[in-house]
Amino acid sequence: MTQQINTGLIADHNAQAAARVNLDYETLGEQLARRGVDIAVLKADVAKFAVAVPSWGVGTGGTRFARFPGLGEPRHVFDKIQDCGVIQQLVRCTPTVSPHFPWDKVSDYKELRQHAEANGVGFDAVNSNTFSDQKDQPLSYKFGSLTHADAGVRAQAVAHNLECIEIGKQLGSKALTVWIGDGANFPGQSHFRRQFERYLDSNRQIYDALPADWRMFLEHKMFEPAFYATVIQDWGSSLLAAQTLGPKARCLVDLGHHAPNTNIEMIVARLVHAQKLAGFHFNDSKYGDDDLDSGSINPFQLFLVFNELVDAAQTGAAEFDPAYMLDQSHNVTDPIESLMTSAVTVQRCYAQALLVDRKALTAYQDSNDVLMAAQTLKQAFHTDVTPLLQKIRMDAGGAADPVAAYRASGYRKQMAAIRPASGPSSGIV
Ligand code: RM4
Ligand code: MN
Ligand code: MN
Repeated sequence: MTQQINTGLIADHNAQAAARVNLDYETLGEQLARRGVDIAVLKADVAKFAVAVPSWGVGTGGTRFARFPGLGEPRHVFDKIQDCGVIQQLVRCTPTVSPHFPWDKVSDYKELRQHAEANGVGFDAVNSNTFSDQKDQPLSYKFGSLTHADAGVRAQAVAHNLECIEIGKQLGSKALTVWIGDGANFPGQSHFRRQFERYLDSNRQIYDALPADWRMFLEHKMFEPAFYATVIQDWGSSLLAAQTLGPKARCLVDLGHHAPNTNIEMIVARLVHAQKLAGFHFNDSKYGDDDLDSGSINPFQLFLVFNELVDAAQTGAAEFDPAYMLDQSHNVTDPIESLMTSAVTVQRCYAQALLVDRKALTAYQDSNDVLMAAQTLKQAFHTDVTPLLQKIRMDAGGAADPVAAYRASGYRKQMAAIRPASGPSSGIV
């Protein structure tokens, strides 16, 4: 296996941190023991947690006004996979990459799969793209794709999704994520009901082509690129579509795709109830689809989402097997640093949610002790599990402090020497 970061460097870095981490871990263990929690049991559970990295997240993003490229940006999917390998090497909780097509299209998928294996990562859900036109594409998605008024455009969009399934099979994926930009910018532009019927009709064709052990993740988004109405604008439309299509179709929750202040954790609870929760695109936002680093704005919300997830797992909710993925855009940070930090933040929220005293919480809820119910959640949220996460990483060969080890390695500088600068451009992801 190719280890991009020198393993000796990681070992030295960890050796320097070991005494401090061990002491902090012991102290945390004592604290948790007083609360009836066995830190070793917690550690084994958290060590199993994994979140996928988006292939499109390792390049520098931008806004619709400008994009300011970073140094040593990946030139193609092979470079992207290499960067994802670096992330996994240092954090050890990102063993898979979610690819996006046609952005990540290659001529030889066997080679791509081998390259990923060599870099210590596998593949998660494949994403289709019918929200932008590609070079040499016969028909345009300017006025929609899967829901376009023209049957020919719809057929082209369906065919692209079928191709994504075929590629996914070769990469070892088990799910197709469908997010479309279809919608309207003006009242009257499109017929709401007919458009939704066309969505179902197109997706039926994609659904029917899914292998038996595959899932279809339907991703909703309130706005953008359509600013008046989006076809799958919220979890209501998404659930309706998933229920109409069948058991393999589920609803994917991208945290940034809601209006500010939306109670996302409650949406999660409803989707768990309906046995339709596909999984997540984690990120954070202040206004709308800002695609900021997970937990950078509202870590409590992320914790509350995990509170629902842990509760669902512990109560044995049916059909509960969510896929965890990051979906972020890094405009002003090194994408590798942001993705490492974000993965650890998501892992942290999972660990904190495991610390909720659920017996006490249920008792407080049932006796209407509102203050103590709220405090029970806060006690878990306020617990600093940093030494636990450090220990898990170090045991697995990752770094005590992934960003510090990454910076010390000089990886970005090395890449800047190999990968040519892309120059300023407009356009986002
Ligand atoms: C969308 C959505 C999709 C992602 C694209 C790049 O807003 O979040 O999941 O594939 O962005
Ligand atoms: Mn997304
Ligand atoms: Mn998005």
